[in-house]
Order: sequence, then structure tokens, then C-alpha cells
Amino acid sequence: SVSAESLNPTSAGSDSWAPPHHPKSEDQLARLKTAVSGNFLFSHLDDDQFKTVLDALVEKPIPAKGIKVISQGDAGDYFYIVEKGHFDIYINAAGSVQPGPDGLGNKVGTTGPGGSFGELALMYNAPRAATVISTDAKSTLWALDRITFRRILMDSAFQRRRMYEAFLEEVPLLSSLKPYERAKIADALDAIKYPAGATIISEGDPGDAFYLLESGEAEALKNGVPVKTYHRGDYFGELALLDDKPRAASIVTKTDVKVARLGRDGFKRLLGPVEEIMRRTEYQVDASKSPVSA
Ligand code: 1OR
Repeated sequence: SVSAESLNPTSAGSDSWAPPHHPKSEDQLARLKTAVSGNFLFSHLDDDQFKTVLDALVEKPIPAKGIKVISQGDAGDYFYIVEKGHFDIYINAAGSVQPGPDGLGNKVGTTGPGGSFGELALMYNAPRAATVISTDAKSTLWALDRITFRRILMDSAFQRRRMYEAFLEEVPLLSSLKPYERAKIADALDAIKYPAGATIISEGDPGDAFYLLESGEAEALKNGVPVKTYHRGDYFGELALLDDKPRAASIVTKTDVKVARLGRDGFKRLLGPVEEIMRRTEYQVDASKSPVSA
């Protein structure tokens, strides 16, 4: 309720700031909900926060390809969520003649539906780190103003990025990724704790998530027989997601365990660059030797 909100110092009601409210049609609301459903920065919001952010977002049609939504070096004003269309990201290294269209620099990435960009300048009060340009004839973005972003979305994103930064740097699988790519993974992770003797994955089940082991020890069992032990920095649960197969083994904890869980969507979207590494460590189906050990 309104009165309860104004008593809560962390909520939007504690000072003169009132979040913007941009009314939306049913159609807009439905499209917006779909666009944010795949965005990890939204998955940790409570109902009130979620509603505040939905109200504050503004639809921004991008009517052509080649439109610069963000220019590197500018001050940050909005954070953007992609509903439709694709956008290329360019980074111009200071002080050199730049390749790319209009000397924009090197293309460092692309983002599309469900993705987002423009958070860095708002989080760090820094100039825009990259230029972002539309590549489709028609795109649709949703823009969130800087203040609502900072008040509602930023805390959890910051905490998560900071919490996981050191750990993700230590994970051998992710060592080839850029820090920014690891930050995006941090946004998408959920921390889960298990006591000793718990089953994290059951052989034969369909796969819905990938796991990084943060602390403790777990083992993989095939038909009840231990085949592999996992420690900090190891990962499991990738096979069922890579090839849409049932879980090939059970994973059971040997001690208290903390894992970072990445859902199927995040796995597909964020771990593409290391897919080959995961496939290279493919397990021997032939059980004459003990399977891959760490
Ligand atoms: P911003 O507010 O600085 C530009 O505005 C946005 O481009 C930035 O937030 C990010 O949301 C997005 N490095 C920096 N910014 C990137 C990168 C990136 N990719 C997307 N953005 N990369 C590192 C390159 C060394 C690319 C990593 C794949």
C-alpha cells in the first residue's frame, strides 16, 4: 500500500522522487512483458519493483538500420531492452585510426530480442563504453531512464556482478571470456545451497540448467556408480543442454555445497563462446576407462 511504502526507506516513496509512469496499451504491455521475460536483470525483482520498472519503460521504435542509439563517449541517459531487431556494438580504441563503418572501431558484439545494453554508463557514472547501432530495417527498443534504473535495477545487478566477479574469474571454462562477458553471466546466475547427500541432478531427467560449483564437493553417478568428482570451479549439467538429451548422470553432494545455477536460456545465450570447450571435454561413452577426470 502507499502508506507502507512511504515508511520503507529503501522504497521509491522515501523522498521526493516519483518514478515515471508511462501508460501503455494492452498490446504494448504484452510485448513489453515478453521482452523483459528473457532479461536477467529483471528476474530478481519483487512484484512492486517489477511494476515500477514496467511503468517507467518507454517504447522507442527504431525505424531504420544504421541508427546510432548510443555513441561511445556520450553521457549515459537510458538503459535499453531489445524487443525486436538486432544491434551491433563497436568500440573505438582511443588515439588510433579506427576500422569499421565511419571509423567506429571494432565490432565487439551483437545483441537481439531479450537482450539489453547501455547499463555500464549508468552503473558506473562513466561515458558510454561503446557505440550501439541498429542493423535491421525496423527494431523496437524499450528505454528506462537513468534514475529508475539506478534506484530499482542497479543494486541487485551490482551486487551480483561484484559477488561473482572473483569466482567466475577462477573458473577455467570461462577464462577465455572478456570481463564484460563474465559480468553478463553473473547477472544470470542464481545461488543455491545444498546439504550433504542432496541430489542436484537426477539421471534420466530432462535438463533445464547448468551449474558451476562454488564450494564443497559433489560427485557424478551413473547407475549409482561414482564416475567423477567435482570441486570449486568445476561445472556440470552441460550435456543435456548442449544436445537436448536426458541427464546422463546424477549429481549428488558429498558435503555442504554452494552452486551457481544458470538456466537453459542463459546457458544458450551466454555460453556460446565456450561451447566448443565444453564439447571437447566430452565424456567417453565407452566405460572401459574411467570417464574424464578433472
Ligand atoms: P554503455 O552504457 O557503456 C554502450 O553504452 C553499451 O554497449 C554498454 O553500456 C554495454 O551495455 C554494451 N564492452 C563494453 N560495452 C559493451 C560491450 C563490451 N558489449 C556490449 N556493450 N564488450 C567488451 C569488448 C572488449 C563486448 C563483450 C562481448
